[in-house]
Amino acid sequence: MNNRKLMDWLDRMAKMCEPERIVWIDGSEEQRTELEREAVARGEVTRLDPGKWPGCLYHRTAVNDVARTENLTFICTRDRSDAGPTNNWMEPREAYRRAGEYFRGAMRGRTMYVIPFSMGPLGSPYSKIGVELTDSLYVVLNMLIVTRAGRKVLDELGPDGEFTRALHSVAELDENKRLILHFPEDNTIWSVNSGYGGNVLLGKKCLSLRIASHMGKQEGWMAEHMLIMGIEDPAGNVDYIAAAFPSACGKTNLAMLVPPAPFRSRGYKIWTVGDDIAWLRIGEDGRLWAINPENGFFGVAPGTNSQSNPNAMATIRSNSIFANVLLTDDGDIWWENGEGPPPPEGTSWDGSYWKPGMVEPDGLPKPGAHPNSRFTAPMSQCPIASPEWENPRGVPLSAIVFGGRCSTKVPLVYETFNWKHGVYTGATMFSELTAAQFGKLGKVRHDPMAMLPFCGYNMADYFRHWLEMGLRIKRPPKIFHVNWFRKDAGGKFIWPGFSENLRVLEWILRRAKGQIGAKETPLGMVPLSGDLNLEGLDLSDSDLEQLFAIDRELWLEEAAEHRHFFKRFNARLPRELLDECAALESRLSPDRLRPG
Ligand code: GTP
Ligand code: SPV
Ligand code: MN
Repeated sequence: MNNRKLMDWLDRMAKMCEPERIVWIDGSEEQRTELEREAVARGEVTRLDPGKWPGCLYHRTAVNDVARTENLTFICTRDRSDAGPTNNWMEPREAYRRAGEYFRGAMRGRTMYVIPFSMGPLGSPYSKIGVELTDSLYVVLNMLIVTRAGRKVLDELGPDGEFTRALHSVAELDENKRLILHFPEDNTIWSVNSGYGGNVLLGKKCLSLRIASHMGKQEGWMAEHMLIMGIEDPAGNVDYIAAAFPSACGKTNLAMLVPPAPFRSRGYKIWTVGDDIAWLRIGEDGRLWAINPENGFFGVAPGTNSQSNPNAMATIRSNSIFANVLLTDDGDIWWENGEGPPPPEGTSWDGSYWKPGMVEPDGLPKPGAHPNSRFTAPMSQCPIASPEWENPRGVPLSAIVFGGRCSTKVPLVYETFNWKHGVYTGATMFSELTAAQFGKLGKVRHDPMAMLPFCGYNMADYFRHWLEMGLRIKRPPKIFHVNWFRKDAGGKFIWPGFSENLRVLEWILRRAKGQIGAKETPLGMVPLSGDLNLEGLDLSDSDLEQLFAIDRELWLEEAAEHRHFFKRFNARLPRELLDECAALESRLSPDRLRPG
């Protein structure tokens, strides 16, 4: 290895962590097999029944370490205001000092693995290289799936190449010493005392969103928490969309959608490009192009079954890693709303004995799998992986879709009036909390562009960046908002969701291509009667009415809430967003005199 910066850094980190030995991950199948064997021997992972789950592994993280810990995640910029009011901030020297104490000697008696990885296809001008140092084999085995890792990345890096320095140690897994630190100004990530997915697979949220969003701001592109999918119509044209939904709000499911019967029979097809992260750049043709920087999926297990997501089930059948699901003695796994009935007994996500019907002290059913239990699976195993998914140029976007979980007031779909209004709509997104974050389930929070936990700099500057990108994109995608989660008075989802969401995407694409009209509402443009294809759906007129109802009083309160949220950014907030807020208020109360 002849990259000086890499060797110097590795040397310093090894002096600090004091590993017993250092092993370079070369990306070969022989080494992977050997490391897998070692991980099994040490009990770090369990091999699943090779008949049922060929090549699959099982892993359990610590009970206090089963989701990203946003409260322990920091953006460490010299100037506090550069992290902004929505991020935790720590002064960089203080952050290095504090975490340095936890890293000191943390790898004694352990191996430090050096993982060179590429986010994005190797050799694409849009890809970014990182090197993760970790003492966890679970991390190594996962990184080999979700990134392109190994010696070929070093060849690509060359003697002078730049890379993100990513250091991780499980250390003592002490949650009081857990820190997930980002130093965008140093292109560095330090993560200590965690072993859970998004906290430790440092190429994913840490590099590809937090660090990359900061790079994108400097370099004129965008890193977003978005799926990317192609929708092929019966004539064989493929249009691409990117969609930002908060964690556990349906990106994986939408990206792998199976067309509902009336669409399937007409020849509609879906192509998965990515399910979690999109890097967006302006192409020479003036359109916005998207690449998926990842090489695999890290998806939510519960709810995944061959009815809800057959493509995911096919993807995870082999060579996958399952974390925090239910394990049986004979090497099978299960999760709530998974495949078939639960096994008669097993070991639940927290390591305790489990059988169906057990209840928690609070009287609720005791789950076998943690609600945020996950699978890691290679993108190449997805039966509907787009032929374009590794295209170094990416795919051109016809539409951007925002969405969240709202049981009460957000319509099924609406189109924003223009880019600026689209940015406002993304900036004021909110969603009910899920198990993917620590926090009270169901609590509503603002989650601009689904990036609240992932924006690596001041979110006011991020909004500005979106607005400025809009001025530079000559043929911008249209921006839409969707909500699959509206509930009726009885608490039932009104919209059937999943496959049926294609009906909404079809309308979105017809609008994006200017093929049909739409009806104006205060929030945006909604389908004209008959334009949303509901053929074969059991949806009453009153259901449909409820799905699109806009309660002006509730929305005036919501607009006031937007102003309240925006106040946090003070003068740094782009004026345009306040103008959009005023415009929304006046559309909601046309009779009211406009202020000023
Ligand atoms: P992250 O990987 O955390 O970023 O999440 P994601 O956005 O990829 O979420 P995912 O697709 O895994 O969705 C998880 C949850 O959303 C599961 O509980 C699904 O059952 C539910 N879900 C997905 N699509 C729909 C839908 O159309 N309607 C309803 N009601 N639920 C859905
Ligand atoms: C999310 O929480 O949005 C995820 C899982 O995609 S993690 O990689 O853990 O962040
Ligand atoms: Mn995600």
